[in-house]
Amino acid sequence: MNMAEVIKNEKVLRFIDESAALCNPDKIVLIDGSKEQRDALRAEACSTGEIIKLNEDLLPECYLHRTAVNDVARVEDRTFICCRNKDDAGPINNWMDPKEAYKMAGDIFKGSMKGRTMYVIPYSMGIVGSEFAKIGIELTDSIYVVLNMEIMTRVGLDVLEALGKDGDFVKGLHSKCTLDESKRYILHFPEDDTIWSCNSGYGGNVLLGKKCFALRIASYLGKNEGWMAEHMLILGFEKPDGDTKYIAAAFPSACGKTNLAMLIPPEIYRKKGYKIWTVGDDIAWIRVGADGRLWAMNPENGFFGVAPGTNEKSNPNALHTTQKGTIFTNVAHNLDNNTVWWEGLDKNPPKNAVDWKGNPWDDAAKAAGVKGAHPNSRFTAPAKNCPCISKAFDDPKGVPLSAIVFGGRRAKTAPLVYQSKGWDNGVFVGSIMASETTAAATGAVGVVRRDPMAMRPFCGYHMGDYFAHWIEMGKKVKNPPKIFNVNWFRLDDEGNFLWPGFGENMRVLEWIVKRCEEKVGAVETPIGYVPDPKDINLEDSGVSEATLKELLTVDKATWQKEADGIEEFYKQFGDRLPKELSAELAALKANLAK
Ligand code: GTP
Ligand code: SPV
Ligand code: MN
Repeated sequence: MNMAEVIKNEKVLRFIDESAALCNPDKIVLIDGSKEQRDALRAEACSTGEIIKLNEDLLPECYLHRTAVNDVARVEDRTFICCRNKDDAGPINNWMDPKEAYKMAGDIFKGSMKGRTMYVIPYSMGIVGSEFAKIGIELTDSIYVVLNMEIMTRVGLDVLEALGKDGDFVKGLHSKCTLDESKRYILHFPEDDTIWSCNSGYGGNVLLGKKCFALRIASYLGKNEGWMAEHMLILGFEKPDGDTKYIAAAFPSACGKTNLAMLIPPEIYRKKGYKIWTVGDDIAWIRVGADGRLWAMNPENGFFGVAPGTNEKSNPNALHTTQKGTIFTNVAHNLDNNTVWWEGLDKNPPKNAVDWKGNPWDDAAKAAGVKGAHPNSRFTAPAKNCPCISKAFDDPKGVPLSAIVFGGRRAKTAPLVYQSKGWDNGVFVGSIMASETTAAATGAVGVVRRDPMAMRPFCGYHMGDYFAHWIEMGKKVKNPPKIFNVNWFRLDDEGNFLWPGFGENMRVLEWIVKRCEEKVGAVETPIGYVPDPKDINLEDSGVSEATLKELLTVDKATWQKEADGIEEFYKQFGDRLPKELSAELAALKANLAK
């Protein structure tokens, strides 16, 4: 295929030429989104061992991939925002001068695709050609990346059509290079709409449409253009009368977004006709609608979900979603029937198996505590496979939000649920989020850190300016969503979860929706409104009223310490911290002192 005949956009051609001159691939192949090309790439990747074809009867069109052992999660310490002015990256992001970054990474990319093919992936975040969609071109030397991007985004020649002769796009360049950890960089140039990623082959580091574009670059675009890019699931809560309320929720990585988005209500709710519909499980692009509400759409086309813990009980919808056309990364390979397994799938680990590192996973290995799957092993599955996919998934308008929910993993401190006292107070609640770290990023697991709006690793600019943007957005909407905070992870003194979670979270969603409809009262506390215990339906939940009361307690002494921690956290933003948030902190302190 003659590239210049198909690609009419000079800027795309120039981007390909310049990148090819740098990386020096043997071949350049345009990804057209066709089944023929996909099948050929799958076959090629199977022949080299890059992916393994799984049992066609049990898992049709599914594949297994193992990354390098040193390359299993996002690398936050090697992720940089490269804007001209260091201050604009803020105190939380790593920063590099753009000139230096291009030079440093240019040396790494130099000749990196020699002997390899450079694939050109035209993709759309959002429905191709729709008003709120945005286009990216990713250049990569990895077939695994191509196959994943074909699931996670909308890929094909129609994207080039929609881009037109001089449309703008986000330029993404990725090379596995040699997978050298010491030369692994995930670089963002928000002022140039550019992303460079080298020496990784893992998920969020290399599927450049996802965190790099749809969150880091898009959050920067959103600040300048008056919209928001958030690390949020979107779900529809359908009531027995058919009316559906939409909720977006921001939880940090591996803290329950996919699970909540695909929730199956407990029997008592199903009998009455309640349903949950999935619009998105990871990213929401949010804008102001003509009706004065906030509207959210999911720019992705698939799910890159955490495998461990996903099972027939915790998340049957996710499990079902992964039964065809799915790529599994870093899970165990069951050799008895050529399928996959991970911790928490069931209680029967396969006898004859290979672990995520590619080693035999035998009785001795199991006895020694070797895991079959990596804790951050993932499935890449098409959204259309999901049994509870919302009919709004394909609606370019997205959905109007009734509620925004923040939440994290907190063993103590945060109650099961509370409601903020309005927009600015809600922004405060999001800004003070804290959560235990997970295996989704390299580094220690289980350490509590501040993760404002679950965007700490994903905000493409100064976090103080990001808070200010949230405050501004509230001024633009006549009917803003109500803002809540949840915590499914509160522990008792023995270290057990107090709340059963998963499907049972429906009981909390019901309270949230009723609050949005002003159908239920609440109890005021120093941090916001908590439910009157009688207003959380515990029927068949196995949770006692005493436990619920414990889950809803707001301990003043704990929160006074928390307030000191918030003050400390806020200091680093200096005069870029919106005055509304300092006022909210002062109000919290005053409430606690009462
Ligand atoms: P990313 O894809 O990394 O952004 O994460 P996510 O927020 O979509 O995470 P996911 O839903 O996959 O959550 C994964 C982890 O959270 C697993 O360890 C689950 O077992 C756990 N989890 C999810 N929901 C609940 C819950 O309601 N209660 C408890 N205790 N654990 C939960
Ligand atoms: C996350 O870490 O929040 C993810 C997975 O959703 S990744 O795409 O690897 O970032
Ligand atoms: Mn995520």
